[in-house]
Amino acid sequence: MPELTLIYFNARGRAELARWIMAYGDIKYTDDRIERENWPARKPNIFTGKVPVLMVDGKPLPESIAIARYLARMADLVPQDSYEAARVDAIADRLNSAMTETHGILYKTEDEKEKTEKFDKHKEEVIKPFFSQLNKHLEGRQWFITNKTTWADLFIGMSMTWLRMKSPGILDNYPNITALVDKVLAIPKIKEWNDKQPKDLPF
Ligand SMILES: N[C@@H](CCC(=O)N[C@@H](CS)C(=O)NCC(=O)O)C(=O)O
Repeated sequence: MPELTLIYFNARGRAELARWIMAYGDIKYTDDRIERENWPARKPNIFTGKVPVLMVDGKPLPESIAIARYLARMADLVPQDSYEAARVDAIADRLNSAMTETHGILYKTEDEKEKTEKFDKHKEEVIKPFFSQLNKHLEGRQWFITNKTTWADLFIGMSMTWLRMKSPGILDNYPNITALVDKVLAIPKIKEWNDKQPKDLPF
């Protein structure tokens, strides 16, 4: 097992999926959490100037999704079948792009009226079609890929937990997504990880 250090801010953000995967797989690592005031001094020494970065035996791995996929292999959260593994990649890409857009609207729009308008439009045009399809896909399935937990489930659980905090009721019409999220949150290792996080830790 390589020596791993996950570098990110003292927040959940784009590092939290990696942390959930490592909690699930009992993967040992150093959780290097940078306080905001120390970021200007650290940034020039970070590979891409962006975090998260996973240091693997001293070598940098950037990009949250690449990091998640790499760790998911170690945690046995990637399907053996290539098509199923690619389906997991596809949902991760779609979720990442929808959540990045959501994040941009909620955190980078200053004017409250404009934020509400943009978010309503985003819900109509991006969230609703996406969630309807995902909800339908999950019908009769135990997990995103039928009967085996994969990192797609953890990503869905983690993103939707954040989204539900920001927009309570957003999953009201999607019972299969809600059931999956609740199931992920009840996985003992994930529950244990979440229970020990400070209540005021930014998402
Ligand atoms: N595509 C990258 C985005 C990385 C990114 O934008 N990281 C932000 C934090 S979420 C960052 O490093 N911000 C500080 C900066 O740009 O100085 C990923 O998914 O890892």
